[in-house]
Amino acid sequence: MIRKYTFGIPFKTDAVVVDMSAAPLPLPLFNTKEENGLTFTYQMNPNDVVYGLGENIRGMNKRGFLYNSLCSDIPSQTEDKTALYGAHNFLIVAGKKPFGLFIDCPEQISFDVGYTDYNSLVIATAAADLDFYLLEEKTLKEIAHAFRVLIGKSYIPPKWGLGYQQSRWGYKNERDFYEVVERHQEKDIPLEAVYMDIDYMERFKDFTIDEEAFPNFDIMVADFKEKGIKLVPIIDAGVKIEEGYDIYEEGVENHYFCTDKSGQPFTAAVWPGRVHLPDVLNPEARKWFGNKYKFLTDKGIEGFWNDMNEPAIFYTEEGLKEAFDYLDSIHDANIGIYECFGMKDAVLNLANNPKDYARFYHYVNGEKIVHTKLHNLYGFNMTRAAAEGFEEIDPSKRFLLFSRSSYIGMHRYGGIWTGDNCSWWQHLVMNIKMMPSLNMCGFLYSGADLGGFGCDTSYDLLTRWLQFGIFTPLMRNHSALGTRPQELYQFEDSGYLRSLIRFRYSLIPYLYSEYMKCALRNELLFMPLGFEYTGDSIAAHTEDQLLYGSSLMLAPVYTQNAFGRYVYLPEDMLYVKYSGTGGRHFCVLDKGIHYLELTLEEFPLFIRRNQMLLLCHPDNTTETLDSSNLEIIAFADKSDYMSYELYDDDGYTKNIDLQKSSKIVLRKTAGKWGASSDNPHITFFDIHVITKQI
Ligand code: MIG
Repeated sequence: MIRKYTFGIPFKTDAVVVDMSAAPLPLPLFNTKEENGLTFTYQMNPNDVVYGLGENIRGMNKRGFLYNSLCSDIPSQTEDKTALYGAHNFLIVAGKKPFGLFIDCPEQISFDVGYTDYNSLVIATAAADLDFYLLEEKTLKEIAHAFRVLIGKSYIPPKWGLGYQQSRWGYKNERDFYEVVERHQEKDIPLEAVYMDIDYMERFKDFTIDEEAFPNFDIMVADFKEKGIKLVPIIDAGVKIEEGYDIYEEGVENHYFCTDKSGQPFTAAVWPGRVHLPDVLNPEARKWFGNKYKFLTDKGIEGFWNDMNEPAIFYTEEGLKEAFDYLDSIHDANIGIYECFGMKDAVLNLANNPKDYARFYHYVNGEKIVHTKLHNLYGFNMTRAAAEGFEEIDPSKRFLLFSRSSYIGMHRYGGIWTGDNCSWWQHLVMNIKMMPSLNMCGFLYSGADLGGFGCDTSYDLLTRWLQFGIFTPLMRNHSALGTRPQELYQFEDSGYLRSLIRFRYSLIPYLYSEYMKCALRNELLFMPLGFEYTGDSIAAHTEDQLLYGSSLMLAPVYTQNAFGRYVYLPEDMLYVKYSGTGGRHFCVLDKGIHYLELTLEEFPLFIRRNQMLLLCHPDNTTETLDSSNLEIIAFADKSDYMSYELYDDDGYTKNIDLQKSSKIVLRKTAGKWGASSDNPHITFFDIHVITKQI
């Protein structure tokens, strides 16, 4: 049962798609206090596990730390941070009587999940106007499902969005892009898309192309497309202030930019230098900005990533002035050590300064609203602008779209990548633990920068990261300017890495099928063990293993120089050990704890009882992949029959219907297993049904 409790007059965020009337206050379960916003306190039991908060740092169980819902440009995702790029105010408290909660409010919120007092969950909101949704269902799975029904169906990418994608900040001209494609081809590494970071633009101006660096842009797009490879350009939030630049001029003329106190377009500075910020909260401005993507779709572009939309601000005029005033004030003084630190802070605090977010305004339905009140909705609405634009550009087609900043509700319009991680083992761990929380908040199309964005990667880290990344819907290798190049061909030993990407392509029939079922039925693709194996206290506290779709469990290796890892099996499972360039070993493991020996070039996969995994022959792009000729690996546990619902479609139109699923059946007759399907187009090239030897 879902109940909504309304405090004050909340802003309509469009996070929720179900209209429901408010239940009478007081809010049950929580102690509510009103004082500079609202404070909600809940008494937890020592063993309660708290899931949720979507894109955030630390573990799957959020207990013991303080988190902030405040979309932030975080160039260094260290453990002391309290917020990342998204604001995902959804929690599940898994105690005796589990419940979920969602706070729909675009202003900053802090979640003290047993940080100040281990047994107190204290949620403090800056605003006094909000909707508090309380979700009470019997199981964690049902709570997660009910929430997803409440917020509406997740974004569905084109199927090519599941292919392997290569990105790097620093590709700056046609030569660079051709080189990336050619070198993948030379080594026969599958490749679906290459990303264009900010350098493709003319001086970082949105919806422009640097014609000197890209004299034949349209030809390049077409050339790559012929090879089944897409180019995916970045769009930044800030629009450069420059006379004669159409986007700037139209925006000023039509009052489409956020304004300062006096009503003039607000000026901030980001990559292009001085910019104005499109007021994407204003429906007219949003429509205008969204239609600008046509400049690139007309050139054959079919996917985008929206960046810097927290929005990130490097500095403002006011901020600069304050910093210089301070520096001037101590210029000739005989400064002490605190002034010296103050001097440093004055400069460091120029970027993403909270004061600047209070200096600009949005126009929404004739009302002028200060940005801080709507802050967490900016990235959401920039991405919504694009999605609504695509709807006009070509309503029948799926575009690839994901964003850095987000709020719940945006998951209906696009996916997210998890921003600027580093080439650290700890960030591989964070990637693993974050996936289920992202799914709970509707973000199914998501993934981290594989190999790590900042800092220099290493062959072993990239290898282990790819061994996990082959399962994330967004599978993109991305790295920052100046770091060690990490395209797979940069490594002498790229043959093994290639085999991982090829495995990903074999997995696409299963991944696509599971993705679509989860998106359309509001389920989790990545699920914590505790959601399935209720009452199993080890499962409830296992954070480094994930259920993956209906058939699989993942147990990635995430430590350097590991010789293997421990794994906990909540029930008997079929262990598939992938080794080297294609070797496989099957073995049924009993419920319990096991140590798996795994060299760097080995990774484990588990198939659940009476479930099957479907694989196809790999290929170099999704376009050429034959996803109807399949291999089956199944674990038959005391059963002579099992079935799998396989969904597939053309992968690019919106002609999506789960009724089109095929039923795959494995049946044992006269001691022999055979596979069949109600879809005559599906054939099987190999069947392995493994049973437990007793
Ligand atoms: O201030 O466009 O998260 O993926 O490569 C950095 C350059 C701006 C941040 C993004 C990153 C991207 C980078 N951008």
